[in-house]
Amino acid sequence: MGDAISVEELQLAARNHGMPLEALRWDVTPIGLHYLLTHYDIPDVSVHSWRLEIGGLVERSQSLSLDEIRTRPSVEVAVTMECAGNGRVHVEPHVVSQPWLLEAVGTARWRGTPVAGLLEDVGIRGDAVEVLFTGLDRGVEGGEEQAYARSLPLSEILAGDAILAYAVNGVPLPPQHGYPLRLVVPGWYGMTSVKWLSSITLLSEPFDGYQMRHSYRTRQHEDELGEPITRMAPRSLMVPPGIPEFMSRSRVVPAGLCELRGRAWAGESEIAGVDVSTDGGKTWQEAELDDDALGRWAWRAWRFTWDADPGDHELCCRARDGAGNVQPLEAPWNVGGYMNNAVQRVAVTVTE
Ligand SMILES: Nc1nc2c(c(=O)[nH]1)N[C@H]1C(S)=C(S)[C@@H](COP(=O)(O)O)O[C@H]1N2
Ligand SMILES: [Mo]
Repeated sequence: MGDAISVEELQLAARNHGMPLEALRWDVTPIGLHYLLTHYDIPDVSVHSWRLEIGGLVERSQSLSLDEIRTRPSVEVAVTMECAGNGRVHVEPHVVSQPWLLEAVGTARWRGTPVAGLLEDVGIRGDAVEVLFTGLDRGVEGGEEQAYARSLPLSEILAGDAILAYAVNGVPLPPQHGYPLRLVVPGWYGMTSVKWLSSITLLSEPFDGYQMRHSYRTRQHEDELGEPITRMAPRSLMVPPGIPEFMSRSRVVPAGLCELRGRAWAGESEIAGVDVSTDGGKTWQEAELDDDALGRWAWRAWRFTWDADPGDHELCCRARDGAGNVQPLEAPWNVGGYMNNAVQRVAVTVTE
């Protein structure tokens, strides 16, 4: 792990909490345990005056109330969402930003109306290629005052399963998760799913706002453009077995059979398998995958029975997806500390 974190990083960490890894035991994360990432402040929204403005290259601009959006066709989809900065604390050299360990993930049942259908209803002009989603929250980042805003190619929206969500796990969105309406883009890293949505604008070229042009790109040097971050690389996490030691959070497990359980997800292609190592990544054995009861866009549960011998052990798990991507043993480095999907390592002491 990197150097000590600063007070500035602690300020971010105290606002933006992760999902305790024992919460991997739930198929759907209880909403208060879902991770949280907010760049600026949670905005103060009155649902009476709130409107979603749909404009730009559309046939009929719209200004919709929440009730109007709620009367549209709706779907509920279980989505595993992960921050692109998950794993950042484990990259070397240290990157200063929200100091995630491995817990910037959660799975929720989001209910809302498909974005593609809404855009088709308002009429997409022939010269539209990009869809910009703008939030109500404002801040200064990289010296630029801005509203949080991200875009996606129109083709992604039309072919994909993105929704405008007004409910999560059966209740209206809580303030911190984007009340009254947010975008949810299954399979993509969390930065794509704009909260507190205020407008959708169709554009004739890709949007180059701060969160597209500067943030959320993998760069080896501050002054290069780098590659945009899109879909989630495969990752598997296990429920830490046994009980924790208070300060180190290393685990204490009694000798004998120990069932390891975890979850794995990937945004580009489905999970193909999960392997477990009980010797720090030297040797691997295949875990058993549960069925995909939650659907394509949510994590897959897995299990593995470990015959634990007394002594110190390092447990690891790694996911593979159908496109041949496998989690690396070493953390990849880039300027933002993004997309570090190196295998999880859990120190365990097995007692007699
Ligand atoms: N408007 C707005 N949307 C946002 C953000 C934000 O700061 N403002 N953070 C993004 C990032 S980086 C992530 S990882 C996810 C987190 O969603 P959650 O807080 O509901 O878990 O929201 C995304 N959408
Ligand atoms: Mo994020």
